[in-house]
Amino acid sequence: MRWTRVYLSMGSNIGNKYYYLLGGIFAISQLKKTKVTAVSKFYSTDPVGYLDQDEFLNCTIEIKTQLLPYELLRELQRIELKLKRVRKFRWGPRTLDIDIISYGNFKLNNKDLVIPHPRYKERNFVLIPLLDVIRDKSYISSIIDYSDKSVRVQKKEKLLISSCLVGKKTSYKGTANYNYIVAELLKDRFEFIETCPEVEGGLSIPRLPAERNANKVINNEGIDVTDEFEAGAEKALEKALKNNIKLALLKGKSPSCGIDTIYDGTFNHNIIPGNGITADKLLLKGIDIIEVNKDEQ
Ligand code: PH2
Ligand code: MG
Ligand code: MG
Repeated sequence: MRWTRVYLSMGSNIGNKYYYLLGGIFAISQLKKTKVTAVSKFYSTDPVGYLDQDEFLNCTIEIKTQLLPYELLRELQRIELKLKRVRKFRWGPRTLDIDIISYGNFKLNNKDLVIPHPRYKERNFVLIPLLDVIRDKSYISSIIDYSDKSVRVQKKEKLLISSCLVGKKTSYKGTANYNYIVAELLKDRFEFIETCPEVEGGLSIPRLPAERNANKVINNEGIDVTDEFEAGAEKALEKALKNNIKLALLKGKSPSCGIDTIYDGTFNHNIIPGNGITADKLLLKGIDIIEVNKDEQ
């Protein structure tokens, strides 16, 4: 199967808009036979169509996929639903909208799917971000209305990031948990505030594996390291509040950083519902968290 280059437009205008757009991007990166290869800058845009609604946050991404157009459409709709898209009426407010702008050179004109997107050439909130990521810029730049002030590039938003994800060797094994989207595609789009709560709490690199067990954290030699985990979580929280952080990208399953699922405390690779110690503290302050994992080799 060949890989097809696809451009997607994403938009959100309810709640934590960065959470929905980045949550969508990481969910897309986890689809089978699909890779995210470029992410545009982020733009605040005046609503087009139905005007009495909040500003949108828009971006465009490039992916390479082996999914067929309808397979991709179905997966994108599933991701929209998972991220609680509320769609009351056409062109009205939504938490996350993901539209297929183009799919290679493929053309399709069906009732439920038109490729390329039928209105993208009239929409500067699609064209301007598209110019950040598209390979051949000449056609798109020739049709952009540069006098339009309704699409404004955002100043770089601060994100709290697990430092292992950007390649720092802070994991308990003394290795990194390098993630390409974080370390390469988002690095220039955001201001990263890095943290490794376990190291900041005074633990060494490397260190013994530890797992959360109710409100304690115990390492695999039975030593209670709750105090260090609590101290590290306080430091991470302090950093987040000082920087007015709204969104964190944190390493999944970690006893500090895990969100929604963690290991069960038996060191048998059992996953249970729950959050890490730092994640819990951030959530209590209303900071949203997206789980990010190491790239598979
Ligand atoms: N999406 C719409 C309708 N109007 N306006 C802006 N600025 N950004 C959007 O993403 C958008 C819109 C329908 O999907
Ligand atoms: Mg749309
Ligand atoms: Mg749509």
